[in-house]
Amino acid sequence: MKPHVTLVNPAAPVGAAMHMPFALLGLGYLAAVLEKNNYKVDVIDCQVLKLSFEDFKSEISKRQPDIVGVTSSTLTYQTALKLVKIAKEACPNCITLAGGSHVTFWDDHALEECSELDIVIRKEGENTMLELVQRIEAGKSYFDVLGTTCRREGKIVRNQDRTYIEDLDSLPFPARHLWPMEKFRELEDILYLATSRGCVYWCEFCTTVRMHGRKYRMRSPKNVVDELEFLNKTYGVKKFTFCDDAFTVDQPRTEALCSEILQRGLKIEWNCGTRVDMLTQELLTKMKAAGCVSVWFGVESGTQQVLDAMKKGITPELTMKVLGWVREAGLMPVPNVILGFPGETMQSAWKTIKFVEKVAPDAVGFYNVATPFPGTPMYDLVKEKGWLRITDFDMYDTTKPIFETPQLSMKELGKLREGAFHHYYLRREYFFEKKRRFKLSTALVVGVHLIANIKLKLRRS
Ligand code: B12
Ligand code: SF4
Repeated sequence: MKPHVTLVNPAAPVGAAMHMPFALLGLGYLAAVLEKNNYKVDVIDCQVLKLSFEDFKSEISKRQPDIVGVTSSTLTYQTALKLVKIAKEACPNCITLAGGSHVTFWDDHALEECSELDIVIRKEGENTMLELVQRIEAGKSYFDVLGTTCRREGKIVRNQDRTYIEDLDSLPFPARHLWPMEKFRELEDILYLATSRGCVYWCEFCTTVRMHGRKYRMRSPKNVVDELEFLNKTYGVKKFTFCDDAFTVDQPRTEALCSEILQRGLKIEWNCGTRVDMLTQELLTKMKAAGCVSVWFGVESGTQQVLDAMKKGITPELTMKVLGWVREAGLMPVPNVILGFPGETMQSAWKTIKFVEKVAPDAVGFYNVATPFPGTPMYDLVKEKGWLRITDFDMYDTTKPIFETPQLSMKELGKLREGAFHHYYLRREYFFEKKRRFKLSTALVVGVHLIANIKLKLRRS
């Protein structure tokens, strides 16, 4: 009989800073590939359904799947393990799998920490999962499937990596129909899609490139716009986010994608993220014409010293120039910043905060604190130097300090991040900006930040 597979997205830990939930593309692709091969698949998304552990237990008991696959980031890892235990309790004969950006680099630990977990699928999951399910269906041994880590005769065995999927167009669109899409739309009327995998850079803090490879694999413009059109027709949605890490690595492809949107007359709005060294003014103009409204960038730091330590491969001067082009093109630049990377000092962090306000005066920066995710050189460095202070992964939401260096304590870093937000709202330029001045809402925002900033300064003294 064909096995029944249930895929699970754990909820984020209580109190963690989180983005709005949406139908996860990773699980969506896995489900679509299994469905294409005629397997029965369903999804339990504990995040959007706000399921407690008890709720999950009753949900999984009702379904009685043969295989349960749980995804997780570092933030949701511990919750994921609890769900694996519950699934095994509720369906003792099921085979449990875990995949995603945390267990890929924590595979042996995950199997040691959770005896109810049978197999870890590392890196890109579609072909590995399919082969595993096919072997289970055929009653064959599945302990040597490429891309997995499992237990064999009491030992943890890491099988070799699987090669990446070269032709991304061969993948079906993510199986969003397995999610309660109306629930997401109540929260925000926007859909997410990914047009590429991997990256050509190798930044010290980044998990993605180590997950999806140091090579840029892309879908064709036709295939991407087919998905946009499908989503527009099926869900009536007009706003989209491309969650590629670097949307414009291949500029001719981005241009062709914009031409395809224009040619088909799709009236949509979208945003994307990329690197400052991968854009031209011409491309930005084309992107604007095709419906782009904002572009987020990994600005990361305003100092060359920290950018070099990160191996980011950009300069503050280039960031300044390109974000200027973005604004000239009528698009909104959204800066992502990492405060507290090893080597950061109070001075360099404040230089960054002021730099960000200069290059993107209309957008409050996404101030993340440097978070050492397993699998990255930053994690290895922080461990090796003995700087790691927080090992509870429930805290790894990129807003909470996790380690300290001789140059910057965790307390200082926490206050820096808080101070960065106050600084943004307490600027003259914010208060007196044409569309904001003399408005009660502006006065309220400024008032709240003023009080919070005074409190912060009192705590500091
Ligand atoms: C979109 C996105 C989000 C979305 C959705 C999150 C999600 N879990 O998909 C939102 C905005 C909610 C989000 C939030 C966060 N994110 Co985010 N996000 C991304 C981003 C840009 C794309 C994810 C994606 O769709 N990829 C495309 C799909 C196809 O790949 P995939 O998700 O890796 O899935 C494949 C494999 O991992 C595997 N797989 C995954 N799950 C499973 C499960 C099973 C059973 C199996 C067999 C296989 C398998 O197979 C999938 C198909 O090939 C990635 C970077 C990236 N490019 O991956 C960061 C990334 C996943 N996010 C990251 C971070 C840090 C966060 C936050 C902590 C930040 C925050 N505070 O908001 C939170 C944590 C969210 C959470 N609940 O886990 C880090 C994770 C690092 C880590 N070790 O945890 C990443 C890798 C970015 C980075 N540069 O390092 N994020
Ligand atoms: S450019 Fe972005 S996706 Fe590429 S390695 Fe650096 S942080 Fe990761």
